[in-house]
Amino acid sequence: MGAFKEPHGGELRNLYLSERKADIEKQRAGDCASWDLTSRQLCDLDLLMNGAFSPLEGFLARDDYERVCDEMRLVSGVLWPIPVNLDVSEAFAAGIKEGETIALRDAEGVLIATLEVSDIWRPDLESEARRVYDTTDDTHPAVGHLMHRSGPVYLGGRVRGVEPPTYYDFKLLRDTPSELRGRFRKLGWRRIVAFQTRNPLHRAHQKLTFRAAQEAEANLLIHPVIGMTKPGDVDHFTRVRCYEHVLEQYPDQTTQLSLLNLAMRMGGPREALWHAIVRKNYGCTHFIVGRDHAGPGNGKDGEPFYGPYDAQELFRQHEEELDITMVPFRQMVYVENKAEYMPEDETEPSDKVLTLSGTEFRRRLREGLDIPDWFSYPKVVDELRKAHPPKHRQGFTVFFTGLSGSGKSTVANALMIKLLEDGSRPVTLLDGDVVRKHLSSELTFSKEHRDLNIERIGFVASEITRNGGIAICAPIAPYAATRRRVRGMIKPAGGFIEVYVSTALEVCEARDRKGLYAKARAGALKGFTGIDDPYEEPANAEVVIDTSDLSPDLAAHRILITLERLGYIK
Ligand code: PPS
Repeated sequence: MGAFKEPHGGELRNLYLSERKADIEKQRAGDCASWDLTSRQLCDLDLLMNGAFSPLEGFLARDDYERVCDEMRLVSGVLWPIPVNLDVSEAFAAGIKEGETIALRDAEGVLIATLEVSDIWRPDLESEARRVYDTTDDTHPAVGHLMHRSGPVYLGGRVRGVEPPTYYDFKLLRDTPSELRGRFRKLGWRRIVAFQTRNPLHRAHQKLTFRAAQEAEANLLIHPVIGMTKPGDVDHFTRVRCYEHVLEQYPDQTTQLSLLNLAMRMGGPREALWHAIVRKNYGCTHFIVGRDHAGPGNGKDGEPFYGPYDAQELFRQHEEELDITMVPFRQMVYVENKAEYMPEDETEPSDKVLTLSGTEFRRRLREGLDIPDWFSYPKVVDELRKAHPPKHRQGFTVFFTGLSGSGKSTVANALMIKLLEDGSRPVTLLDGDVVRKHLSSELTFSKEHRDLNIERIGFVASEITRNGGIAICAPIAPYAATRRRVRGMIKPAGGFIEVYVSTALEVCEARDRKGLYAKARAGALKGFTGIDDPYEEPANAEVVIDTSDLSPDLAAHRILITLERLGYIK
């Protein structure tokens, strides 16, 4: 158990101007250069302004930045492990000078703060990656950000807060440090254990957090990050609904839930210290540090970036200075013969220990398989099933490609009718001609315009797919690279099934329903696919159909069988 701590943390910074001064600042900002904040920068600014990043009073100046990278300290000597910088483009930096004030605006152009620029410099981003994250492997999310997304110029200086960023979701659960400290004071809580998370909570987490609170004789704060987490994580809307269900499992008056608008870096040990400093600012006295805290997973070499207990080790070295007590996380496992959760190191050799890995849990969700009751709460599983429906309830796109006259539209129509008859989801047909009329009427058949046309189709189809519908697309889509891009757009949203209608050119030309082949041969129509513009045959289509020897009915049937085999229809 940690030593008794001054409750509710040290002195907080509050970078917000008074209402009157904010009005004057708004007038002044009208003449300043304006920077549109990225969503990550908006998270950083939010936590700077509300004091969660105390003692910082703005984006790091150059000498602070260098010392943070090298020694995890500000020039003042205060421990600060993660650089918080404002990165901008060369073009923007070229228009401003040190000493100038700039306006910081959100995506809608609302003035959030001003920055008195004290330093402008071009950091060595690779060196930052090495010094802070101990790697230059860009599969590490923070390193990927530095290498591929960060602006090349950093601006440092004091921030003057004009208006908190607007968020429309979960307003009552978003707290500033002073609000949360006030709540703790009101509740008479003097010892508070914070639990950081970016994942949904299951039974093991509930047991572990409650046990940590009991052992520290403290109350519990579930403090999930909803700013930015690891790419591929469960979306925060789903997670927060899950947290609210899990909250019902704690005894009354013991536990609070609050959401933290932090942009995580997945920086492992350094990030654990950063998380603790933020929690101390929120008034917590204890902080749970688990196995592989804020771990970014494995690098290109297949090895984890940090050791599983590096974060605990680094925390221990700085615990006194951090002035918040670490509660090391012990792995909780379910013991079937005792029908209870207990720390792994307290089990006996004769115990039957049950575990379900994260990978296996996600597989079961994906396949719609049973999730045992000992693992999670039914309401949590329901929320996750809603967000990750099994394949037969996910949206998908059937993307036909083939020459003009190959039979794409006819088979696409037959398929649409059969899917409507099945009735499992709404169906939209984006036929080549229809798209050309309603979405792409101004486009020609140049390579550039064809690509644009296909990308528009891809965008609409990805939205339909994301929302659980079926999109059937039937353009010529002659270029392989463009089709690959469309696949890449749609895959993260649901299924993508490419159907190559391989009917030979001679057959298409012999049909010549629209008389276009004749015109093209006569030279009256330039750049016609298959005649004087290329058609690149797909190499990896899920279905290949030749309508010269297959009726539309049978062709559609073959596609249905593939959809069934892939699990998209039952
Ligand atoms: S693309 O390449 O995917 O953007 O083409 P798409 O939007 O599917 O449009 C193809 C239809 O437009 C008619 N058409 C042409 N096709 C190919 N090349 C040229 N130069 C051309 N000019 C007009 C043609 O009727 C296509 O219809 P389908 O239904 O494929 O026969």
